[in-house]
Amino acid sequence: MSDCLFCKIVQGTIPARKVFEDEQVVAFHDIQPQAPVHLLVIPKKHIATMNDCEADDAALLGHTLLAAQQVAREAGLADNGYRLVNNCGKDSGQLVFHIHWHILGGEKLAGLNP
Ligand code: D5M
Repeated sequence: MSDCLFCKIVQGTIPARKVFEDEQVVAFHDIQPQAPVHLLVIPKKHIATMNDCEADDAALLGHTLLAAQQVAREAGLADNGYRLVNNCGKDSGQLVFHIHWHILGGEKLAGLNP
């Protein structure tokens, strides 16, 4: 999509600190880190949100999550763990409407439950 920020990162027209790339997926540092390690993993295909995924995307989504596992391992997060977050839609706070997973780690993260 021509006006999508993350499509532009995929195309290389906007710079990003990429840590992983293959034919289907790119991973890069988040520009506003919320943890000592904060990476984003995205499929190159433009899908706006989780709500827009279709059955045909199953293999791509699985591949993206396995890429996230590899990226997290290579970032040194495998032993202590990490959080993998997908925001979907306005109530979640999704800002960039190209599906992505945040990899957050490098410290003990606050629990999701009070
Ligand atoms: O999160 C979208 C995330 O994308 C947010 O943490 C900032 C990050 N972001 C925005 N622009 C850039 C660029 N240019 N490079 C790297 N990271 C970026 P969301 O889940 O949509 O709220």
